[in-house]
Amino acid sequence: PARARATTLTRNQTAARAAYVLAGNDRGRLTVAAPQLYPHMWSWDAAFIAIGLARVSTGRALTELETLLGAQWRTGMVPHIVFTEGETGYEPGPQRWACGRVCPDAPQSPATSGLIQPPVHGVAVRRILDAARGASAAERHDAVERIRAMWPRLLAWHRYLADRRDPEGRGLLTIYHGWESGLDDSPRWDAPYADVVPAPEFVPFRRADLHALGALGGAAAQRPSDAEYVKYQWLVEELRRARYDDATACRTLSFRMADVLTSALFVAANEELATVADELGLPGVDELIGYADRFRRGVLETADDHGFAADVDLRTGAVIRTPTIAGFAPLLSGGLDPARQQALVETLTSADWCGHPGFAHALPPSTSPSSPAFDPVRYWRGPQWPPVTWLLIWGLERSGEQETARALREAALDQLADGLFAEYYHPFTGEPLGARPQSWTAAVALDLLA
Ligand code: 9WN
Repeated sequence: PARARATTLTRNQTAARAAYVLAGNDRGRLTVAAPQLYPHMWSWDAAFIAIGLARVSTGRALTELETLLGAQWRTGMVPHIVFTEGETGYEPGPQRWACGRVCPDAPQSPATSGLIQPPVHGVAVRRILDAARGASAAERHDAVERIRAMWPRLLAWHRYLADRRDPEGRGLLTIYHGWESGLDDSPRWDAPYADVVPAPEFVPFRRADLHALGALGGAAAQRPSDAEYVKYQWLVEELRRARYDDATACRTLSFRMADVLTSALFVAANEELATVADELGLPGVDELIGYADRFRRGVLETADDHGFAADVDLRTGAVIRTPTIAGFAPLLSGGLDPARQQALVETLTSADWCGHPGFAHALPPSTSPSSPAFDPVRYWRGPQWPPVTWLLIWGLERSGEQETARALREAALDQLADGLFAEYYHPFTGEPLGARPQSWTAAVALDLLA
């Protein structure tokens, strides 16, 4: 496809348009992930949205997290979707999940999904508290009080993850569905999905995503395939049959992976929350640091000689070392020895990743272009995703890799200057792909520009 760079906005124009997009997707107490394709609240999207909103209003940013945590399950689980009442344009919708009906731990209202997503919320809380420092005394006071009020829920979320999603204490979080990783159709899940086989009587329901994206053209090539979608639906069915009970799920599900990227993000979120607890005199500092240490060890144990990390199939014991963006997890967890950290940063900037000479912007692709599974337009199989770019910039800065972080930040700002805030981008042509405008893309633009 031809290069589709219609406009190049100035940085001020980009920031103004990003704020406008977030305002347009604001439904009062939540921001929809994308108006047509995702007319509900998504868990890790909400965290990124809060990070962006913190640059505009710490109060509104906190509202986003309060809405999400308001849908928390009795177990402490924070659901991956909080459904907007009356919106029927997304499948699987609340009837299909039936969480409130089959599981006593799920809230009756609002309706939610029965999965998790990467726990980046602690990072958002830290950023909101930092942003409040520069705000008026009244805004800062309000922010501190509201963080105190949500603290028990944040701790319960982390406890749920540490206890129920790592029952054996290996320092890696278990996921029950590719959707839980946030990187749904990443080639890292291809091998485990081979074992996800719907029962013969299972009747797949109609996909709503292709219809929602239809007007933009090329939707079928940019979304997961039908074959993958049937498996996604079947896993929801398996979970519903397990009544969303973690102990049952661990015994019965046909997909159970130790997700190294989610685990690394958990390390970072624990560290960030520990600093918040320390600063505000809140309980749980040692507990949070304990989780960070345990999961950092878990992440680093999977890393090879170049620091590249791997997932583990908990059903078979197989180590999955597919060249996807998740391999860079140690840049988010921290803790690599200097030699391996340098090797990992060199890999990231090499021609196999950001430094591919054909790329429109030197940014991390979701899958390495040198992998046979690479597809430049299909979802998590190749395109560049702005929130993942944001995470790597942030992780590089925390790891002391300022120069690489700066280069990525500049490239990200160039990409976002099209003002379209697409869900993801074609690495070679720079074309916008997927939904647009996508809230988390606008949110990370706002933060990077601040
Ligand atoms: C399923 C909302 C979400 C993101 C995920 C992204 C996509 C949903 C879908 O959209 O997933 O959860 O329907 O494809 O993969 O990371 O949170 O933006």
